[in-house]
Amino acid sequence: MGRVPARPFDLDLDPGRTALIVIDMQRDFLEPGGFGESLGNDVTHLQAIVPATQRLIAGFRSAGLPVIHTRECHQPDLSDCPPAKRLRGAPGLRIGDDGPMGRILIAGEPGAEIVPELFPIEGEIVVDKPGKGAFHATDLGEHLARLGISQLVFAGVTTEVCVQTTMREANDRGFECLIAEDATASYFPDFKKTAIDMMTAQGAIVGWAAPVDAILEGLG
Ligand code: TIU
Repeated sequence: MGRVPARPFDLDLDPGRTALIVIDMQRDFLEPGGFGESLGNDVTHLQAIVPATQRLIAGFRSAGLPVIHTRECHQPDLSDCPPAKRLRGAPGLRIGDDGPMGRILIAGEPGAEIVPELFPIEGEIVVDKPGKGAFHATDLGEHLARLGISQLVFAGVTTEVCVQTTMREANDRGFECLIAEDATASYFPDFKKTAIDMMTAQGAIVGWAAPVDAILEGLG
């Protein structure tokens, strides 16, 4: 058991029951020409967390702990993309449209891939998810049950959309959730801060927050 100095109070992590979930670090969110930019966002905020996320992944790998990656993407026939999601707003490109990295947010297209710096290694679980939350319409829960996991460390993008949604899903399923605050980002820095404040308020109502180095020291 390792103690992590966290907000709003220290969290004891049991390495034998802990996994890292890296949410949606895909080219479509981090690189120009993808889904994120088509929504009008500045993608540089997301690129900035790649080195810290690399460090966190490397720490879990060298400790022999599970690293699980997620990708927000849809089937080529869009059968798992509700029209209410595809037709929302007035983006430059909609899900399924042709873009510079292939069809936007479609499984198997270059844009839906995880950025090369954070690419999964042999044996790591990759969960493709049609929603913002990683438990909805996926087998993530079954993977975690099989691995005997009850504590989750979160990294990835975006803090207030897919990371927060997944942390809330996990919290309701009984997992203790810790977000790595320098390995998560939003297109809106204020939203990142507020999302983490909201989740850690009221005695860690959704979960805890700590920097990557504190998490790795706690696990070490
Ligand atoms: N992965 C994820 O957060 N998907 C989004 O669509 N996020 C936005 O902030 N748009």
